[in-house]
Order: sequence, then structure tokens, then C-alpha cells
Amino acid sequence: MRLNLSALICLIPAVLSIPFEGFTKRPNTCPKTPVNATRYDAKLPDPFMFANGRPVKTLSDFACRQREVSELFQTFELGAKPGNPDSVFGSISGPNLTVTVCVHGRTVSFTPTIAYPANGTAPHPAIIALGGLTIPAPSGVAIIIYNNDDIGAQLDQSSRDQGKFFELYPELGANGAMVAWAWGISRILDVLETLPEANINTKKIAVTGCSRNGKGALVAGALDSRIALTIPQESGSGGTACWRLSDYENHNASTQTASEIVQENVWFATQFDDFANTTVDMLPIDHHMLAGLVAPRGLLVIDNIGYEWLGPWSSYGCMKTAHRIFQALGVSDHLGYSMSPSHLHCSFPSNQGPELQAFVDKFLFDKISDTNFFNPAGNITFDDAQWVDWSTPHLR
Ligand code: MCU
Repeated sequence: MRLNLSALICLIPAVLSIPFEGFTKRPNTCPKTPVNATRYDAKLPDPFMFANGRPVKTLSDFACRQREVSELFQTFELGAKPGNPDSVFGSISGPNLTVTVCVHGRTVSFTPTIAYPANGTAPHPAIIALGGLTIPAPSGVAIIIYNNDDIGAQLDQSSRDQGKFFELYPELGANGAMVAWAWGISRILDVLETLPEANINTKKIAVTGCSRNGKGALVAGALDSRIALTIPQESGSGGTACWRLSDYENHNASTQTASEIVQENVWFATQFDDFANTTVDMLPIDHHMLAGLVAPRGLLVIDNIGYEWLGPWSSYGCMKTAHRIFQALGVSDHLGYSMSPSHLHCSFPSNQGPELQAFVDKFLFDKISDTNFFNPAGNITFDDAQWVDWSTPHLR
């Protein structure tokens, strides 16, 4: 009889409490976040001010602030992303990468698939695609298809706490599906890091997805600093759009708002309802700061002007504001924004190909490439003074 080691290790009794990723890694030298971090702010909140009011002046302050912002997103919007599980095992068989995770004596397994590139040298860079690849597969890059719905269901309201993440963490049933997906991606990385036979270069991993899965790609990139490149595509409100801006855009158009999104699906934690149903102006965060969690790593935002529902103006303004965070770190070309004229949702126009390639070259192949672009479509403009009342420091 073959000893099933993973099943055996999974029988080890529970550790006392679940360590939360962003929460445990914050150095003691960082300022403490006030118990109630909410504050009224009709403009986009200041990424360079701690929740306790202290300014962010240095790079090490900013590292602390990123930890705080990660916690704030998990506290107010997403739900908690658990840290290292008791154990993670992996194996590869043909295209199937089996990921087995044990927590508190419970076990789940899931099986992303890997399509290796026809050319290039192993270990290969890879793109993890939530729910399928909706951008062209770049040459020399492995494509890992991740069935995120299996980890956190997203059919409608009935999907609350459904999926493998919730089998493992029943106590986190209030979490949104997106943080569950992000957790699953971190576990894929755990496995790839210890499985040389998978032939994937874990220092060169990108994550992408379109629409609802684009929201998830952004969350995944924001919550795991091992991801080198994040490519949200047409992610709309709840993704690269800002809540405050989507509310504003909705005044004269039909744009998805926080109050609508929490009715539609379970992407967010239940505690987000309180803000969505009253005012998002009390949130100490908005999505320019979610994008700011990706900095200084690569972030390519792919947008489509064609769907008012997705809040194209909101997404542009939100990312233009996020761009200040990258500027503060001296890496303004690590956030690229590419909006195309109207086209079918989640189809990739060929004219965005060179921008995608430039990001892939820089962040997956360490090649020199020009990623310094910020390209809205149509005649979209964003009045910074109306939305931003803070200045951008030069951090060092
Ligand atoms: C852009 O993402 C969503 C959007 O938030 C939803 O309101 C709509 O129903 O579906 C979009 C989507 O995921 O399309 C595939």
C-alpha cells in the first residue's frame, strides 16, 4: 500500500489561529492602524498618509503603508486572505498541476493546467489566467489556466461561501470570492516554487483575467508580491475603476456602482455591504490604492471605452491617480494604461498587442522595452483637481 503522505500530514491538528498574510508580515516599526480607520472623504483618499494621519515620507514608510492598505482592503472590502496553510503539496502529470492544501485537518485539491510554449528555454515565464486566456499568448510564455470559480463560486448571490476555499476555511464564509481566488493563486505559486519539474520560473509570473476575472487578477496581483506582472482586462467597477468615480460617472450614464455590485454577486465580503449601501465616501481606501499595492511591480491595465457599464472614465481616472503612486516610487513606467475604442467585451484588439508585448518583455523576460504609455481612448479627460487633494512625494 502506498503511504499517502499528504493525507497523513493533513491529520495534524489545527494550529491555534489563522495567520493573515498582510497582517502577520507587518514589521513592528510600522505605525498602528486605528481601530476605526473609516473617515469621510469625497475625493480619492491619500495613499501617502497613514490611517493615523502621519505622512508617508520614505520608501520604508511606504512599505508600511502598503501593509496597512492591504489590511484595509481585506478588512473593508475583500475579507481576509489567510497566510501559509499547514501544508501545500503539488505534482505535475502531463498538463495537470495538482495543488493540494491542508488546513486544520481539512484538505482540498485543485488542478490548474499548464500549456508550455513551443519555443523558449525552461524554466519558462508563465501567465496565470483566471477562467481562461483572453489576451494573446505571448511567445515563449507558459499559460496556466486557473478555474477560479472552483475555488470561490461567482454565479450570483447564491454563491456566497461556495467553493473549495470555503471548504477549507468555513470560518471565513463572509469573505468575497475574489480573495479566495487570490489565495488559490498564491498556493499555485507555493507549489511551483518547490516543483522544479514543472519548469516554471516563479520569479516571472503574470496574472490576467477579463471582466469579473480581471477584477480578480488585480486583487491577486495586489495581494501577492511574488507576482511580477498584473494584467487586468476590462475589469470595470470593482477592478480598475474607483468606487467614488463610478458613483459620479453613474450620475449621467449607466455605470456599475458599489451599491449595484453587492446585489449582483459575491465578489466582495459581506462587510462591504455597509459602505456600498450607504456611502463609499467613508471607505479609507479606493481602487487607485489597490493598484498601488502592485507597485513597484508591473501593472498593465487593458480597457475598452465601449461599455459605459464598466465605467471607462472611472477606470481611467482611477488608474491616472494610481499612476502617482508609481511616480512617487520612481517607476512611472511600471504602470501602463491602454484603452481601446469600442469593441466586443473581452476580445483583444490587435492594436493593443505592442503594449502587451512591451510589458511581457520587461517583466517576464527582463528585456529593455518602452512601457512608458498612458493611453485613454476617445476624448476622455480627468480633472485631477476635482478628485485629488494630496500631493505626490518623491520617496527614497
Ligand atoms: C466587468 O465585470 C462584470 C460586471 O461587473 C458585471 O456587472 C457584469 O454582469 O459582468 C461583467 C463580466 O464579468 O462580464 C463577463
